[in-house]
Amino acid sequence: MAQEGPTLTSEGIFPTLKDPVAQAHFERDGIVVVPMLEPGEARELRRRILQELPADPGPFFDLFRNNPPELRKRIDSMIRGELEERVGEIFVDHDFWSATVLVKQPGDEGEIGLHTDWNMVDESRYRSGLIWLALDDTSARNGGLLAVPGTNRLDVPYRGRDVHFGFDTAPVQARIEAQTVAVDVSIGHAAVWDNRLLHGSGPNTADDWRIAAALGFKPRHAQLYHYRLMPDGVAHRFAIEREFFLDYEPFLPTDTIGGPHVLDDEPFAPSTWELTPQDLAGLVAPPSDPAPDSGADSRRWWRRPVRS
Ligand SMILES: O=C(O)CCC(=O)C(=O)O
Repeated sequence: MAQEGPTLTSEGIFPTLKDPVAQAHFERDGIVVVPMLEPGEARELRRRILQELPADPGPFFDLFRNNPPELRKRIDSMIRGELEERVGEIFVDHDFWSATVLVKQPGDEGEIGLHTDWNMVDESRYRSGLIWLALDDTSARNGGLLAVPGTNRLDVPYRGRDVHFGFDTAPVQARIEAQTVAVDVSIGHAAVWDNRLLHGSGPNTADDWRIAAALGFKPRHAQLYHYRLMPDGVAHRFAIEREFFLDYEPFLPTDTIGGPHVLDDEPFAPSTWELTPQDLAGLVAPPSDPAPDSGADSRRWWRRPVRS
């Protein structure tokens, strides 16, 4: 007898979160904040992560940028060990294409301009994204998250490393600036966002490092992909296994991508789309309608210049 899977969303997409209210927020805003660890558990994880990090990890540290594969593997396995089971309780059958830490030192240089994350799955059927677990109380003060709610619902073509990003005209940037919000996440809570969402984070004006642990998620049975514009001028879609990201350096130039964790390589026509301000109008959820469990005060409107 065929096994019944979970009910697909109204758009025919495999669902992300078990809780229907959180799922509805995720579909509408592209980001939702959920409780994940007790504050004491989060503080203990932070302590363990600090033991692994270099003394000076730079303004912004994650496992995609210039760090030794041994360190990546150690941190990857620590984060998976701590979080996968807990996350499994709130996600519909998913697995994790990356496990990382996102560390921001005090200062201006760790600011992350608004961006979308790459396509990791076939988005006509699935959603992929990031679980960003705050190991400090995070807000605009210490380099907390920024997001443009609803941009997950924009119909843009594939996204990837060096792939065209059609958000850059001045009228679109002005509209984005007006629609950017700060998403405050308290310690032990996780922001769960859709890779299609426009998001980033501001400077850390506090005295201490801001640390988050993160898992990249996708439905377990969905094929994992990496899109990249290669030096031949052609965008490629590489079908990959999750181990691919343990050695790959996406921010370094390369002529070829291969190895045991690359299953397929399909060329894609370069895309040249541009958003218009009208595309962004009407995407925003009312501020009086906060995400579940984030508390009415924990999402506030915060206007700020957008940097690419
Ligand atoms: O941790 C942060 O400050 C931002 C992380 C982010 O934007 C990302 O991982 O895509």
